[in-house]
Amino acid sequence: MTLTRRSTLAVLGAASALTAAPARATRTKTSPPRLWYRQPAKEWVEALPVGSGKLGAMVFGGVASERLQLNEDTLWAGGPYDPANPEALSALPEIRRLIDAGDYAQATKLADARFLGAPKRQMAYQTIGDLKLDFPGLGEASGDYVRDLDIDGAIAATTFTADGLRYRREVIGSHPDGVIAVRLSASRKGAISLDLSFASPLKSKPVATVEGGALVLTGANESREGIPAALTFECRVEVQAKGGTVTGRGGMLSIRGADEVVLLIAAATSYRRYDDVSGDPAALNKATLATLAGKPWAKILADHQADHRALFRRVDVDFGRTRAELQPTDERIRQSPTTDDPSLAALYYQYGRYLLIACSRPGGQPANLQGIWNDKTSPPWESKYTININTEMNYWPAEPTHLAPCVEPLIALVQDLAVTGARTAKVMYGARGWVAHHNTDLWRATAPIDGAIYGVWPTGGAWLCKHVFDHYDYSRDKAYLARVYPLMKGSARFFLDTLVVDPKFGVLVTSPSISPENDHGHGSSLVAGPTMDQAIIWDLFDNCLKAEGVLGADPAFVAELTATRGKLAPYRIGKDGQLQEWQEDWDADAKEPQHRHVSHLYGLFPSDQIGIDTTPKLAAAARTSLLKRGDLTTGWAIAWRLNLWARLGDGDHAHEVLRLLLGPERTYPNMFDAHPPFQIDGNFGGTSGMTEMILQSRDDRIYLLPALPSAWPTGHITGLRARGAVGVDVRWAGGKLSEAVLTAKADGRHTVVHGKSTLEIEMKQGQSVRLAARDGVLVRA
Ligand code: FUC
Repeated sequence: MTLTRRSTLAVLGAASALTAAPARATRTKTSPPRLWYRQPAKEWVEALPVGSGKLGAMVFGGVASERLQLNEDTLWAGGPYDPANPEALSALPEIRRLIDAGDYAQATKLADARFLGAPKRQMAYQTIGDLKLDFPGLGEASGDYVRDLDIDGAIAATTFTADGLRYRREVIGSHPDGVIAVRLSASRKGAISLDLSFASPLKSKPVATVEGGALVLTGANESREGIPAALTFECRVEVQAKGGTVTGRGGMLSIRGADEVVLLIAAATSYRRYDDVSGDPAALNKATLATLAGKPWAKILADHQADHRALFRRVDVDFGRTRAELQPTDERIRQSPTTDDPSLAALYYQYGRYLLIACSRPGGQPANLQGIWNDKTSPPWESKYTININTEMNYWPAEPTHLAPCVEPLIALVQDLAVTGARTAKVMYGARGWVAHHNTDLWRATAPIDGAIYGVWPTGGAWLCKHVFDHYDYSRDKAYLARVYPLMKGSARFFLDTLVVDPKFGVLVTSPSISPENDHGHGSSLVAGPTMDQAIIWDLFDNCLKAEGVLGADPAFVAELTATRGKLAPYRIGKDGQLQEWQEDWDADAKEPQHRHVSHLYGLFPSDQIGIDTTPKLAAAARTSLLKRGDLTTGWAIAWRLNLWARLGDGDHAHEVLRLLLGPERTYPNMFDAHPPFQIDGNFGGTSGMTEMILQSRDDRIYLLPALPSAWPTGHITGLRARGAVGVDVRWAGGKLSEAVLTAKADGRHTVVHGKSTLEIEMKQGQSVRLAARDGVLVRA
């Protein structure tokens, strides 16, 4: 949805044909890609997010008083800690014995007592608080109030008329300059007056002071679960005012009669690494701001937009247009269950990409449950990294939608986990390699937490390793693979040491484990060899074997992997024709038949072990399971179903699922996904699912329009990526493929599939091939 001059004109043409509203109003209010509103945000989930990767701000757009809720991605509770529980190792044989004996309840009791980490919960991501901008004397806005978030320009703006003057306030999160920057302007000189102050909910009571032309908030994080607070932080706001006066008093800066004001907001903590909190936040902020001395707003904005667009504009999306898009964004969401609004889906698609660019950049932390945006000191699920689905889902769209640089923080996280998880593997399992369970946090905790029925799941780290490998698979960068392969190898080693023989089935399984959070109806969720674990381990082993093939092999390791792989439990189809979630045919016994997690379907998506064409029987079983689970569930779980229905090749069903995701029950007015509460995974899973409807890259093949819904007869997505380092543009019209352009970023052979037609192509690096469909048959155009 990048607005080229041509498409802008096309939008205007379409819009003016659709509405009686004046063309100018149409131009400012309806041109995608933007979120826009006629009133300020009252609730946090109405405010608009900007981010620099490390810093986040939620912009409320108030007239007399503006609130910028601020985040820095390393401000978490607690400090370095090691939760590995030494009691676990001696309890492990008995837990396994109880599981083998079918006494799951007793096994759970024992695991709760002796197999959880200490503490039993992890640390929470915390807000800095709010920067408050109070505008004395400014009355209410007149009727022309608009606030918007232009996701192509990555800028939030509030514009209105008050007391006869036109005001414009702009907020950006600049990755190149490392700041949140704000510009306040008005139609008359000398009209900008405001008081700047901080408000923070942190119990550590941060203190605001004035240092020259800067307002500085200094404080500490909070302790939690007995882990002492170890971080200090600083947020420093530098004021650049043209004209007028700037005076400071107590914890407030007052600006009076300025022509224009720019605020540069830097923030940092003393966090350097999960085991090092010796950073100097004040020095970091001063250095950040010193590099911006004398840099005008126009240049800060231009650098920021060039940086953002270099990623954002790689992909262009159009699913069609209707008059519904003329409405403000909150109205569109409200009306979406009963309205045909394909460009709302396209906006959601690109918003997912916008959010990932804004919250996950090299050098920063990966996107947590809320990306980077959180107004609480104790947010839901601590807003941490839940790696039994949520963190992975955050990164599903990254490689296919051409945002590979955004994956770097996730890989860095795995690098840390391979160290902390080695301790957990050794202490709790007596194993080599490394393990991470269902959650981790800033301090890279890897032990089981919360309770055995949630936390005793040893495959979190292994699932993350799929992303480590995928980063190679989409780029074919061998030097990168050589760097990260030890992470995958370490994860595989853990399973080589800990898989056990299931006495009933004679296969190798994980034990103890769970099928994430699903009670199998036999006394617990604790079990041996849940289907998901087997599937994740297959992928891990297969990706290790592929890496060995590329990098030159360690024959002993290859032999061990190959032998062990052959003994893993196979997929099983149960009595109702479903894909079994467990070794036993227990799906009908499960306590919650419509459970949100669909862990056993991992093989269908995100993995490619199951495909409608490659393994039709398993795919049919997965379909049966999915139908039983139903579609209406939490936000992220709807998003997972969207991806799965796309993989099942059912575009119309996928579109119905997407409608659930985009409706007001699961999408807040600011388009944040509602679990509820807000959880950003659904946003990213939504972008991924729509991609899967248009392009699938699985099983060494490129599928064009595998699940195109009838609701999107004409459209395109350009700039996508497929495995094997291939760029893909797809265009369709009248429900049929009109053109696909494949561009090779590396030499290779590719199998392209469209419907029943298959075409083999060979490309050299840099070469493009144009394909079309004639009577449904793929041909070179
Ligand atoms: C998993 C899910 C919940 C929630 C939490 C953060 O435990 O089962 O629904 O998303 O992660």
